[in-house]
Amino acid sequence: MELKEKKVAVIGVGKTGLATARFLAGREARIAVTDAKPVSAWGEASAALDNLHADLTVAPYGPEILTDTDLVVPSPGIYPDNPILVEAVRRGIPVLSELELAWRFLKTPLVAITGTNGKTTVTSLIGEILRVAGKKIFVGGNIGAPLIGYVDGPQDADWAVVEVSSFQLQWAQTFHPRIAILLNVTSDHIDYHGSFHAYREIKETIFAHQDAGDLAILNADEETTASLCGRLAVRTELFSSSDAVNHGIFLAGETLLHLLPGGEKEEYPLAMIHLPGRHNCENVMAAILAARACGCAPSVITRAVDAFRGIAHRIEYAGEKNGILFYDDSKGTNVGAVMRALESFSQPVILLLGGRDKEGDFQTLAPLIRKRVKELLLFGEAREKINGLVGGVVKTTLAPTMKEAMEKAYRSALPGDVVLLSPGCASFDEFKDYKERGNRFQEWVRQLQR
Ligand code: UMA
Repeated sequence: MELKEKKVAVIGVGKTGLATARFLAGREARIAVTDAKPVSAWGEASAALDNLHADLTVAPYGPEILTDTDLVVPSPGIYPDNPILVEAVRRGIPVLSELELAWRFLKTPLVAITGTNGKTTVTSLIGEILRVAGKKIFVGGNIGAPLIGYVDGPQDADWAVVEVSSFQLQWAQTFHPRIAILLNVTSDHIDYHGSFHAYREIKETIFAHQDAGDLAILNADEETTASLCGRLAVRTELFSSSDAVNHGIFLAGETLLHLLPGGEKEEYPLAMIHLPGRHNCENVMAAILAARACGCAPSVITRAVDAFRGIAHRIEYAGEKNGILFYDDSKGTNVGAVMRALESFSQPVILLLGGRDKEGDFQTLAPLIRKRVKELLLFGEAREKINGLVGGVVKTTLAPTMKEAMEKAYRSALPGDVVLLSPGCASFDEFKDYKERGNRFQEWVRQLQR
């Protein structure tokens, strides 16, 4: 793909837009950048763009940017119905996600992980296993560092391990990972994709260009993902925490049993997993399949899993006060994640739910709330809406902010209870992002401890 002197419109000047502009500058493209925020609010992005010393202009935020344009690269957070993108499609101007653009220049074999929940854990764990195996790796994508940044460098890793979101797959026409994982698909980002059906279809495109030499890893316990097995033109391996599978790995008592294509068996002790919940057992199984396909030995995998303590803000232990345990699952921004978090505890849970709604189907939580939750604390913008859907299933209390919700939770908790922040919503009504929300929660827990 030749980019020299092509005019490329970069929409959004966050992490993705900046990394894309940097890459394009190195290829001597003519760059036009724009953002919904006024330039005065671009902060460090303005200086970073100036420092590129590229043929770069700042364009108005609207279809005017498309004049003369050869290619549009939207940031993941730009909705597909954004007027600039709608107009680009109407005019037949190619629109590529940063992931697709990076893929077209990538020289390193790629492991790509998607799914509604668990993808950050699985991406980190695969990275960890490969690192322990002595391989040079790039770990990035939706987890933090855009793939285009790696492609812009010497590309000297043995493997690129990339977390892929549905937003990044939205404009990815030829994306082709050597190993692709679909962990699960439950309701999320309906506001962006328009329907659950559209969201699921986009997730499944991760396999669309794989061929005979590749590997697809699928969740046998989820009907929609497992049903892909017979439909893909690629070797598939399954993971299951409930039943035996013919090709892949499953939970058998205190062991994870991997049946290899040749009929051989490999066993991993369940005790090597230190992350809570059945879903984490599934995450580990998916990572094992990928790591084996990357050539890591079972002994190395066991060692790396044993040393892995999970990722921040994902059912992370946040502290204890008067026998009450606090867990930070700020990264649980959809209903499926809340379910997984609730299923991880046998103690009575006081659940903090709320933030900015993404049209989550909270009513599906009702049976689990009845079973596991002692009290619901609803906060933030979405509190009234969630209250209308599941309020009253158990004792329910509303609070305008997360801090107030947390204080109320602490006041009504008894020794042995778990106070769980698993908000099932985006954080942007009160916080910069889920990390800030989780950090604040942990800070308040520490203040209680004094
Ligand atoms: N912007 C517009 N118009 C819009 C929306 C945003 O101009 O309609 C501008 C904003 O003003 C801002 C910029 O675009 O200046 C931000 O772009 P972005 O929201 O795409 O964010 P990036 O900083 O590029 O970060 C993105 C991912 N963000 C999203 O998908 C929303 C990050 O995932 C990812 O880590 C990063 O690329 C590197 O790949 C975050 C995320 O929330 C963690 N992901 C979602 C999730 O996990 O659920 C998918």
